[in-house]
Amino acid sequence: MLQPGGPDARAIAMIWNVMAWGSALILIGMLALGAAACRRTPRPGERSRAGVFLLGGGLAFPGVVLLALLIYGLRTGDARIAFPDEQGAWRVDVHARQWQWEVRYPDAPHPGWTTQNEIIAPAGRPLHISVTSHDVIHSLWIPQLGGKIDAIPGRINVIRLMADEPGRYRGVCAEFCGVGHSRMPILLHAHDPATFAKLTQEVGHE
Ligand SMILES: [Cu+2]
Repeated sequence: MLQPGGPDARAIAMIWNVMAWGSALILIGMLALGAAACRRTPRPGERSRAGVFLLGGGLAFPGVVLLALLIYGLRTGDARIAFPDEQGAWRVDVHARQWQWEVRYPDAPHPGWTTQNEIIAPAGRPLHISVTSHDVIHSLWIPQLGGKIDAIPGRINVIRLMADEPGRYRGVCAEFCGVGHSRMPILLHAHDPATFAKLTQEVGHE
């Protein structure tokens, strides 16, 4: 998750970084204020500034921070929505069942091409992944490439992912789906354009 390999995962990692480091800064500030308050001895007749701290620190500051985070989070979430008609996307149909993943490729020259527990993909091209299930609810999660998407019987959920570089990206089923749940890994194998073209052609001639 924290070593993103594509745009979707980068957006998620960025949110994580902003929230983790931002809250760390706020925590340090609060601890410093608390320490200063403990060490300080009020002078006789000094006016209390509790109102400033209550209104400023208790309402205005968290209000501004939470609103900014909300807007930032919503904008990033919108950017992650998939667009099915986008040109150049490689379509992948993922069928989950207890306890394996079956992957089909509607854009492949040979439409019957299927792989088990492995997604063959081109690197640097958007992947339009449609996910469904044939029994219980599963969830497809390839942490280095993006967020999770549920595989629900009778429904098709879509996620748009992309691997920037060729490589092997490990994924799991992220929704408890029975006794075989922990043995339900999936691998996304991203190939450079030349290897990918060769691979899909070879499959087409089988
Ligand atoms: Cu599962």
